[in-house]
Amino acid sequence: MADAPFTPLKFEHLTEEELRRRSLAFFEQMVTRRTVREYSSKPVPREVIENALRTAGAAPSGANMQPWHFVAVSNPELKKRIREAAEQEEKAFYEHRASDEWLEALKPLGTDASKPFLEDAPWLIAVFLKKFTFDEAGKRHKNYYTAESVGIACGFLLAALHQAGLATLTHTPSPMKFLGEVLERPATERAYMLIVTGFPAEDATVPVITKESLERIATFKT
Ligand code: IYR
Repeated sequence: MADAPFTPLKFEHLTEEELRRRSLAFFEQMVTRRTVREYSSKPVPREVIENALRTAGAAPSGANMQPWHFVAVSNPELKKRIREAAEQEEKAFYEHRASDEWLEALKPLGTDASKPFLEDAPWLIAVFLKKFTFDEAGKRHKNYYTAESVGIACGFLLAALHQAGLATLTHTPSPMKFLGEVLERPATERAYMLIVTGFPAEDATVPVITKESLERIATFKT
């Protein structure tokens, strides 16, 4: 017997036609998402970011430990410090850390060590992974499947920001240790990803890339 209380599931049963319509409508909206690297400084209301973060916090996680913490940064001084630190890491990455094979794979994206979006975009959301959680009594609990859980939460967050009408970019400067230092996070947390969001610059462009067809990414055994 489970010792946690249970409650009846609230579940809306839709018609097959509704399932088809909604699954297609969601796909059609999500497939328009592009990673944007040029941002306008037009502000985005904090409430929009808060709602997107609530969506991220609704993600499933190992043993419901919710092993994430989000730091939403609009403070220009902090954004500047994050940009400077990230560009320093990226310079090392592009100049000697990355393998030739990796640099070759990045060529179609046209990325380099310059990261003006870290200051131009109105919001940076730093995502931290919590190896441990502390309860009200200060007792330390181990978290499970942390990378999977935080990855799912980031997926929820990107989908929420996109459907709200914002552009996004997942930025993963490597190493990302400076984020915990600049944002004063505890040592039990590890910087996982930096999500940039806002409106695209007027003249923003994106690389011409395609997504694989369903036939290539999925196999059905029926
Ligand atoms: N972090 C670097 C390099 C980079 C790596 C991958 I994998 C990308 O998909 C894009 C960029 C940068 O942000 O430039």
